[in-house]
Amino acid sequence: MATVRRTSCNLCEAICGVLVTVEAGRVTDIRGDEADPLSRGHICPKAVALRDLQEDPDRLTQPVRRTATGWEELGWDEAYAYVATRLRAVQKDHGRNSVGVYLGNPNVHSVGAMTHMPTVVRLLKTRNRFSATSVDQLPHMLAVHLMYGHQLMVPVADIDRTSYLLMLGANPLASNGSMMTAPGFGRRLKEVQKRGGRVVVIDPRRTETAAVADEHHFVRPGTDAAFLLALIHQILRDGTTAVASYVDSLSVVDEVTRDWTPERAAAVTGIAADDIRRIAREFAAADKAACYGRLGVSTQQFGAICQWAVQVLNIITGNLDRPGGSMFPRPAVDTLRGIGKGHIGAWTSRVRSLPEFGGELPASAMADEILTPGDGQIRAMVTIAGNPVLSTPNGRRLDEALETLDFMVCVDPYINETTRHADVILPPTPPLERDHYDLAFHQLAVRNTARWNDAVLPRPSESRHDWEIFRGLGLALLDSGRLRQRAITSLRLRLSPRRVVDLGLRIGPYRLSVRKLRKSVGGVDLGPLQPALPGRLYTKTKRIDLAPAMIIDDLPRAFSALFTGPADDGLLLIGRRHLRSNNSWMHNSARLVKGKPRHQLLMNPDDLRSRDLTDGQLVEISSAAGTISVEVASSNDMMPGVVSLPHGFGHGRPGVRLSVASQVAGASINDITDSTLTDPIAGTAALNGVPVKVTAAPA
Ligand SMILES: Nc1nc2c(c(=O)[nH]1)N[C@H]1C(S)=C(S)[C@@H](COP(=O)(O)OP(=O)(O)OC[C@H]3O[C@@H](n4cnc5c(=O)[nH]c(N)nc54)[C@H](O)[C@@H]3O)O[C@H]1N2
Ligand SMILES: Nc1nc2c(c(=O)[nH]1)N[C@H]1C(S)=C(S)[C@@H](COP(=O)(O)OP(=O)(O)OC[C@H]3O[C@@H](n4cnc5c(=O)[nH]c(N)nc54)[C@H](O)[C@@H]3O)O[C@H]1N2
Ligand code: SF4
Ligand SMILES: [Mo]
Repeated sequence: MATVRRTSCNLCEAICGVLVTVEAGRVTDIRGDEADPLSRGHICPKAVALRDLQEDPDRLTQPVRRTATGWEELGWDEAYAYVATRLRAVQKDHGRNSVGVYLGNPNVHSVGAMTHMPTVVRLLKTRNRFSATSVDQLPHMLAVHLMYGHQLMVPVADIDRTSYLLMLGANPLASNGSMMTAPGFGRRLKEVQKRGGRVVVIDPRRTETAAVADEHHFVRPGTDAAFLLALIHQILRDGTTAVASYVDSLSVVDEVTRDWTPERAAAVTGIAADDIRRIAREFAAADKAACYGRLGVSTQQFGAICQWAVQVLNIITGNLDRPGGSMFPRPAVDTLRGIGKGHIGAWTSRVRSLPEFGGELPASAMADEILTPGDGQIRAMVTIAGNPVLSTPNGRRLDEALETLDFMVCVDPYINETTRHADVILPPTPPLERDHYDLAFHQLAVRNTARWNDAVLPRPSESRHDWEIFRGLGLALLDSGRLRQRAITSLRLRLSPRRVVDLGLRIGPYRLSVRKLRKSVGGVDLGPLQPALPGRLYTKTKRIDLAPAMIIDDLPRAFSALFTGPADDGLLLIGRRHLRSNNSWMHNSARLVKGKPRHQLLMNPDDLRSRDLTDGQLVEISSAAGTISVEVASSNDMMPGVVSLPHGFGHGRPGVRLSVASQVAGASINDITDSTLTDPIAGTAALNGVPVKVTAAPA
C-alpha cells in the first residue's frame, strides 16, 4: 500500500516542502508540497533525485578502512575507537594543530551535523580548521559581523514586497537562491514584476536569471566594487539619503567614496556611467528597494568590499529593516544565540599568515599547511561532508597533499576525489532516513516559517545517522579535561537532534515545540519579516558603524588595483551552476546528468574567432596554477573577454567509486583556480576573475 509522507528537500538552501510516496519501503514518487507556507509547492529536478540517493549502489552504508588491497568494512565501534586512537597518536607526536579539519557544505543542510558536529571539532582542539565558508559566503559574514555585531545576522532581500531588486553575482534561477532562502525564486521575481517592480541583474554572463530580469548589464569580473561604490557616490552627491538614527559614520563613507565616480567605474566595469547614475537614482527613489549580492561578488578579490557596499547601499537609502527592503528573519529557533558572534585574526595560518575568521582559516591555505614541513604541520585530516579536492582552489595540489598524510578520516557517503585518500570513511544515512529541522536556512528565509520533518524511511540497522557518528567519535575522543566538563560534553553528544531542536523551539521567540510543529500540515506560517532594529543589533552600542576600519583601510588597495593598475585585456575565468547539478556530488544520479552536456567552457564567439577556435573544439585553459582541457562552446551570453566553467566536474581520478559520475565528462575548474588569489581581508578565495589563456589543445 502506498503512503504519502511530508518532508522537505534539504539539498539546497531553498528547503522546499515535498510529498514523498512510499510503497513497500521504496520511494515511488516525489512532488512539491503546496501546504508548505514558504515553498508553496515549488521543487526543482534535484528533489526527485533524493530517491536516487536512497537507492544509490555507490553509496556506502558501513564504515570502510583502506588496506593494501582495497577497502574493507569494519564495525562502527571499532571504527570510532580506531579513528580516535590514530588522531590522538598524531597529536601526541606532533602537537594539537597537526590534525586538520575541513567542513563541507552539506553540514549546514543536516540538523544532526549542526547540533553534534561542532562538539567533535572542539574536541580535536586544533587551530587548523577549514571549511567551505572561505570559498563561499565569508565576505557576507565578515561584513555583517563588523556592522551588525554578529557573523550570521545577515539581512535578506524582502523579495515578496520589494519594488526594486538589484542583484549582483547571483543566478537564483539555477542555484535556487543562496544566503537568501526563497524557494520558487523565479515565481517570486515574476511577482515583483507583476506588482510593477523592477529586477536588475549585474553579471558577466547573461544568465537564466538575467534573461527574466527587466535589465541586465555585463560587468567585467572582479570590478563590482567600482560599480557599487559609484552608486553610493552618486546617491550621496544627490543628497537622496535616508539614514536611520542608529547609524554612524556616514561622513566617512561620503569622504572615502568621493573619487569613486560613475565615470571611473564605467571605464573598468563596462557599465555606462549614465546607466550607473540612473540605477543609483532609481534605487534611491524606489519606495522599497533591495540590493542583493551573492557568490560572484563574494569569491573575488574585493569580496569583502562588495558585501560591505551592498549593506551600505541598503542602509543609506533607508531600505535596511524596512518591509520590501533588506530585512532580518526571525526563526523559531534562534540560531544566532547558539553560535558565536564571530571574530577575526585571533590567529593566523602558519605558512602564509592568513587570518582566521570565526575560528576557521581560509581553505586556500590548506595544502600549504599540509605540505610545508615544520612545527604545526598538518599530518592528519578529518573531512566532514566536503570534497575540497574539487571545491577549493589549486585542487590538484591538495589532491597530492592529501596523499602525504599519516592519517585521514572522512565522514562522507561516497568514495570520491577527496575521500579516496582516506584511511577510514564513516558514511551517514541519506536525507530521507533522517529527521530534519532547518537550523541554518530559516535564519535566512524571506518569510518566517517553521517545520519539523520526521524521517520518511527507517534507517537500516547497520547504518548510522551523522549525529550518531559524531556521538560515537566524540565519546571516543573524550579522553582529557575536567570530569565536570567531560560529563557536560558527553550529555551534549547523547541528546538527540530532536531534543536539541525541541529545546530551541521552546525557548525561541514563538514558544513552539516539535510536537506543535508535527501537528501542523506542511509547517507553521509565522508571517512576513518584521522590522527589528536597533533592538536586535548585536553591537555593544546598539548602533551600526557604516565605516568599519578593516574595510575602509582596504579601499585604497581596490582603488589602485581597479583604476591605476595595468589594464588587463586577457581572458577572465568565472564559474557557473546548473539546475541539475549540485556542487561536486550527485553526478552519479543518471536522472540528473541526462540531457545535454553541461561541463563546457562558455566563450563569446568573437573571442573564439580571434583565437581561431571553433565551437565544440577541445581547448586548453591555463592559469598561473595549471592547465586543463575541456570542450569549448560558443555563447552569445558571455561578456567578451570572459569565459565560464562550472565547478564540481573532473571525476575521472583513480579510485573514485562513482558509477555514473566517471562517465560525466569535463575537468575540475579548481585545478586552475589559484590559491594565492585571495581577498586579503579574510582570505576568501578569488574563484571568479581568474586570468587565463585559452588555446587549441594539441592534437
Ligand atoms: N571554482 C569554484 N569553486 C567552488 C565554487 C564555485 O562557484 N566555483 N563554489 C564553492 C561553494 S559555494 C561551495 S559551498 C563549495 C562546496 O564545497 P564542498 O562542501 O567541499 O563540496 P561539495 O561538492 O558540496 O561536497 C559535498 C561532500 O559531502 C558529501 N555528502 C553529501 N551529503 C552528505 C551528508 O549528508 N553528510 C555527509 N557527511 N556528507 C555528505 C558528498 O559526498 C561530498 O563529498 O564549493 C566551492 N567551490
Ligand atoms: N543547482 C544548483 N544549485 C545550487 C548549487 C549547485 O551547485 N547547483 N550550489 C549551492 C551553493 S553551495 C551556493 S553557495 C549557491 C550559490 O548561489 P549563486 O550565488 O546564485 O550561484 P551561481 O550560480 O554560482 O551565481 C554566481 C553568479 O555570479 C556571476 N559572476 C561571476 N563573477 C562575477 C563577478 O565578478 N561579478 C558579478 N557581478 N557576477 C559574477 C556568475 O556568472 C554567476 O551567474 O548555490 C546553491 N545552489
Ligand atoms: S530548489 Fe530543488 S534542490 Fe533546492 S530544496 Fe528545492 S527541490 Fe531541493
Ligand atoms: Mo556554497
